[in-house]
Amino acid sequence: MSSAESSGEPIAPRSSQAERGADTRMDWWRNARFGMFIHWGLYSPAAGKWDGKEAAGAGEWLLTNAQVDPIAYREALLPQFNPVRFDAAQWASIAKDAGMQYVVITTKHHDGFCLWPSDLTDYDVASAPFKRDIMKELADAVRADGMRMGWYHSIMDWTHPDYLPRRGWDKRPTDGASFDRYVAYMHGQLKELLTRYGQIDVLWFDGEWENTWTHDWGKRTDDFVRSLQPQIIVNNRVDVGRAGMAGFSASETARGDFGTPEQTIPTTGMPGRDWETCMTMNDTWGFKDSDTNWKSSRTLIRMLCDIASKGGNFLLNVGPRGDGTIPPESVERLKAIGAWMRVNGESIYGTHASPFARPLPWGRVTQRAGGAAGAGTTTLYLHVFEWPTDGVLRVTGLANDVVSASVLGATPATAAGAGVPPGATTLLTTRDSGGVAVATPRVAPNADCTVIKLVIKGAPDVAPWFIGPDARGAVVCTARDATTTGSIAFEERFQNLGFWTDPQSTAEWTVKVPQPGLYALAIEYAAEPGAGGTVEFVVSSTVAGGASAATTKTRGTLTHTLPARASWGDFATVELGEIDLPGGALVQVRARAARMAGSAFANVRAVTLTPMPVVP
Ligand code: H79
Repeated sequence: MSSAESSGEPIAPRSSQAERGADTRMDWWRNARFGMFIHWGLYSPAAGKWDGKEAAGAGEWLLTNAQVDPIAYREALLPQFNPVRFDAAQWASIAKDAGMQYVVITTKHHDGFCLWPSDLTDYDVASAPFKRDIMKELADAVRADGMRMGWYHSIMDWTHPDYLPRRGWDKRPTDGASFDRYVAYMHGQLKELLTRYGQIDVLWFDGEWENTWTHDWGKRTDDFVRSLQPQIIVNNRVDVGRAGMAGFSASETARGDFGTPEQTIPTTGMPGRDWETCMTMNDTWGFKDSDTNWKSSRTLIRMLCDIASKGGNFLLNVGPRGDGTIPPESVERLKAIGAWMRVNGESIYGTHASPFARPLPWGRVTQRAGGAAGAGTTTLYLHVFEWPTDGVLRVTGLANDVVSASVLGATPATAAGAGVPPGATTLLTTRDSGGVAVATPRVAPNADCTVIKLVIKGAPDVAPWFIGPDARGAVVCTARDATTTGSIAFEERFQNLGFWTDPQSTAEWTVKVPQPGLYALAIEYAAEPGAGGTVEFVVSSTVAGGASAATTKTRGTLTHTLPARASWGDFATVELGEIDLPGGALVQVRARAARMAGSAFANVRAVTLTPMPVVP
């Protein structure tokens, strides 16, 4: 194992400036996997209250949540910004000890307050009692600890007189306001942020969804940022067309290096796409003392494993208090994650998404090719959430020969159990037609998540994942089981596929039935008035192509008009026609919106293939 792969170590040295699109530019970010998000500003001392009254919603949204006049907000809160206990080195060491490899802080959030001394506004830290250049102190401390520095920057600005549209309660006249001038101001501020603080590694835009921001502004801003810092990594919120909180861009031509799921984790891996889930530990980004709905350390550790197993990064938020300290509840959780990472970081840093298309019943998997385990091997890291009670962990569908198996960080005591020789740290494995079975200790060495390191010969040879018939012979393809492209994503709300806003995006299911036959294809969907359209299904199967590789054969297409329904939650099932399924072969059922009546197509909950009665 190289030092960069070992737990808790800083990542590889900064790469030289690479061309946009060149993979090396993204290397450090893909390896890092885990970063700290910091939301800090005037709302922090307010702690969720305006005029002594608690405001509902996230702390950093105080101005909007309490419908405060922007001038009154500024006059009340700017004099209060004096975080005398702020210690950049301490923040950096909290992030570092948690195993985080980069830090992204709000240079300016939606309220418009600037945490660095800006020449272009008085609404900044230099005009507050505190005066210090927080951005410089933090960037220096973060780099001193071997981490990377990123800026969050809000496009939406509730206070700047040229930003449009105005909040409904904001009585300042819009006459004379110029959005072009606002963008010039924002670019001037970005220039300060990207020329005064050395190499900035990430620019994390937000607040891009109001109608004044356009694809053209996105392109120009992206080009401008890259002209100042060619190696920088920019999120997809620089451009328009983000598909809700699921966070992927609807268009292939949208700018941005990575998708930004917010408070949500995709249901599957996303081959070929870079993404980062940002998440709070409680329910607010900016500090709010009434919010005590903390996720447990166990939940956060498992989220990190889940995200890594799907090939994403985890940007975990802290909301420091008005005095400059990170809440103890957050520090405690970061310490627990750090303790886990010191033992298990090897299974997270620099690993790739699971070779299994879907999570295994007991947990998650990441992988690393070659490395210290030797050329021609692959290391699978089995993240076990549900420890086996029968002493056997089944890795179903894995056909490779096993080189070795061990518990990460194991001592002879933790490895003891059925099938484990006394004093050994290796685990016994067996392989049969069903896959690999690992003999496990009776008690989970780590109740939050134990990692079993399984070294196999060659690249992973995993049985393809498919949906088989249920007891009635019907093949039920749920939204959760879909493999999606483009903007389409699973939504918890109605357990549906949503954000179906782009005709290029697809949802696909792989199915297999034992016997050939005719199946009726039905779709369960909802669409609000004005939406709906024409769905096109292409059914194809993979057939062995003689001596050459397998080829795909189209088995038929079905198109059908789906009329709008009463709402996005008003589901109905419609039968579209019949398809002929081969027996014993993998069949791909792919849906696309051939025509969209409105700006979005439909919420799709399931596609069902029901066997037709055999006519005698
Ligand atoms: O900074 C934190 C939050 O204050 C900020 N983003 C994180 C990182 C945030 N701003 N707004 N929200 C979170 C929720 C806003 C959701 C909506 Fe929309 C805006 C719903 C409709 C417009 C985003 C854009 C989701 C759909 C379209």
